[in-house]
Amino acid sequence: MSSRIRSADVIVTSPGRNFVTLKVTTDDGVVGWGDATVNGRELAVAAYLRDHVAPLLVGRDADRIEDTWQFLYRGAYWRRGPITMAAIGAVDLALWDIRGKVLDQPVYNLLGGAVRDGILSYTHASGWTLEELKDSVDEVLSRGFRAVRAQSGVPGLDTVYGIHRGQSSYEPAARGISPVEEMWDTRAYVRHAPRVLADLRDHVGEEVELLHDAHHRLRPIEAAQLAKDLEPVRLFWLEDVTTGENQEAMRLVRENTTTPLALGEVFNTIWDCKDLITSQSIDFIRSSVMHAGGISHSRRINDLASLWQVQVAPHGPSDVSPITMAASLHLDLATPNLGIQEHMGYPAVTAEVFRSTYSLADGMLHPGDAPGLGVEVDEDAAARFPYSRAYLPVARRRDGTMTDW
Ligand code: EZ4
Ligand code: CO
Repeated sequence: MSSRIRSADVIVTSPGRNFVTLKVTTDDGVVGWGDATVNGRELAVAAYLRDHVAPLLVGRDADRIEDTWQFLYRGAYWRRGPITMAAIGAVDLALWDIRGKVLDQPVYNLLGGAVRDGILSYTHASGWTLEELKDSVDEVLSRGFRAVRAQSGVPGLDTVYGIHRGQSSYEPAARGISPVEEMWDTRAYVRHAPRVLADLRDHVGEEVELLHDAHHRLRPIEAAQLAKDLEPVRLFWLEDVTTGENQEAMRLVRENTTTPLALGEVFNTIWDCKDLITSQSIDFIRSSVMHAGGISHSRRINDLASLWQVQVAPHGPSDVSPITMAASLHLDLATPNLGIQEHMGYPAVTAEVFRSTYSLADGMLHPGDAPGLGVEVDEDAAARFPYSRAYLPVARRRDGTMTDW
């Protein structure tokens, strides 16, 4: 029994923030949903799907998920890159969703079944001052989380990525026609962060897992210094301590510290991950399931990582839609070398469009047992939230130069 793809449509909607959604419908009327959101470049991937992918899907066999993946990846000639891979990822998610619905099974059961009862997750806490950060962490712990990412302000700066003064929740992308320009001072940050995190460790005790994200902002030796200074804090991980482009830099960091290292949220293929994994320069690989070409490709990354005892820790910010979050949970549940799943959370209004059935209780996630991925999209609701431009901030140093990370 096979079914053909009848149509593939792109929906751009903005319930709380911008999302790009792919709707694939079969001849039998089964609908599969994919997410193709690339933060700040949403319309590029929407056009890629609408103009160059959707016409190729019509008439294809919806059951042939791997073959369609290979067709879109190898057939494009221009392989890799965030736009291409998000588009392929969206198709892949939609086809797994259809497959689960046709077989009346949650997707994790098509991936070999659960290897754990639930998925350890962390969410974000932030505060400009140490006291505000402690309050934010306490609030996260009161919701049952046992792992929390902690970010604070930096003395002498007016803004810091990931923190909104006086608020514990935040959205990194700001609405507007161009990015907000922030000032950044690495020296001030690497002086301040170890003190803040050491005080926070004293506050929470030794059993809470603390994570910290440096957002790619340090040069190699600064990254090594920070990781070394943070050793007494016993972080669960230090994330994106330098960029993912010059991967040799991570060797220098690695050789100088025992702080566990995580990287890879902007990676989009196994090729981006390969050298860091096989050189054992990182402990956690962080690509999101959709940005790395969907379930079909991400599970290859997961298996490569397992050979080198690297754990999988998928990116789960607000800028991947609940469809990607659900797909990530299905794969997580069936992946032996899962470390932890990020769950940043969504603005309340996002749930008006994305009706998800996955659960989060006491910091543990579960994809649920609905057939497919378990997320349905309300298209009437989506139409009520038109796209508007929003961008991540950019940063300059004190003398006005663009940062070189
Ligand atoms: O900056 O998703 O670990 N999570 C993060 C996020 C990313 C945004 C970028 O689109 O670092 O907040
Ligand atoms: Co990050």
